Amino acid sequence: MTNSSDYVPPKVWTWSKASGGQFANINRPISGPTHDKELPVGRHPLQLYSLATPNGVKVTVMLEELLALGHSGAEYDAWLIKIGSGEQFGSGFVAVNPNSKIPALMDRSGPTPIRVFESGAILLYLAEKFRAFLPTDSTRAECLSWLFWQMGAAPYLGGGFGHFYAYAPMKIEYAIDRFAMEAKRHLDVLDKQLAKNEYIAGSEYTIADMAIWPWYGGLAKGQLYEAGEFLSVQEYKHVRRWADLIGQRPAVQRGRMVNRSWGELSSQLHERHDAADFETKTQDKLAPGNG
Ligand SMILES: N[C@@H](CCC(=O)N[C@@H](CS)C(=O)NCC(=O)O)C(=O)O
Repeated sequence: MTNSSDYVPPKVWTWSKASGGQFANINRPISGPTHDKELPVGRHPLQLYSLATPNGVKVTVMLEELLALGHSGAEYDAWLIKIGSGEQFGSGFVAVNPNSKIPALMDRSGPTPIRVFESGAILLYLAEKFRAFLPTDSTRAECLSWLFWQMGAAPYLGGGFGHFYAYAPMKIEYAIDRFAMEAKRHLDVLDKQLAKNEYIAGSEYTIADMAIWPWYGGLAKGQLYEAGEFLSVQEYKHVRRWADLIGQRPAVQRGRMVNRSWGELSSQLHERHDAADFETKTQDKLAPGNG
């Protein structure tokens, strides 16, 4: 690869497989399946195909919150999609999400299965289906504004800051500066909002909190990209107060464990098919090779 300062783009870009960097093996400039593979279907109305990245956690938190509220129609099977092994390019997964990214949801509760992809769309779909965590009064607009803010902002944090600070094969000062500035600006936007409000959209816990917490809650607590010191995250005291508040919710603690395949074995529930799985099927409780 050419040193970034010497690089002159060619007239026509072509795909170089040797681009390097973490995740380079799953990046390609075309969409669609690479292999035939049907997705498994469990017994519950909702089938989730995901991984416990921040985008995945948004949805498992929402499902666990709905179940905690008593919505039995939100019972779900959560299947692990190993994106590092290219499982998002199987034909069955692509049929649920043509964009080949987790999370993807199939609602099989009605006569015709309904597919939903994009974490923000899934949160909104579930909130409308169960009439929960989306205010019906004047704060609805505020909640939707922050939900869509997150969907627009996170790629600058993950694909921008996270990529160039943590994953790129070389440290490029220009890129790191540009996206560190933007990540800090996002934290400041949130800090000002949370100085005046208990939750993101006001006094109520909503899908806006569920969307923002896995990204910016993690960042403010120094749990993302090992960038806590670099971004001086202790400055954002209102975001940190809110991150702790959300993190203490039992449904959030369960949601974080679902489809998690790294970290403490007791925090990894690779697949979730039953509420009891949290007690009996985490990786520390399963025999090796059984998960
Ligand atoms: N905007 C999408 C982003 C989803 C996304 O980027 N998912 C990542 C994991 S966090 C993924 O599946 N990556 C696999 C790939 O890029 O091939 C959403 O919010 O659902």
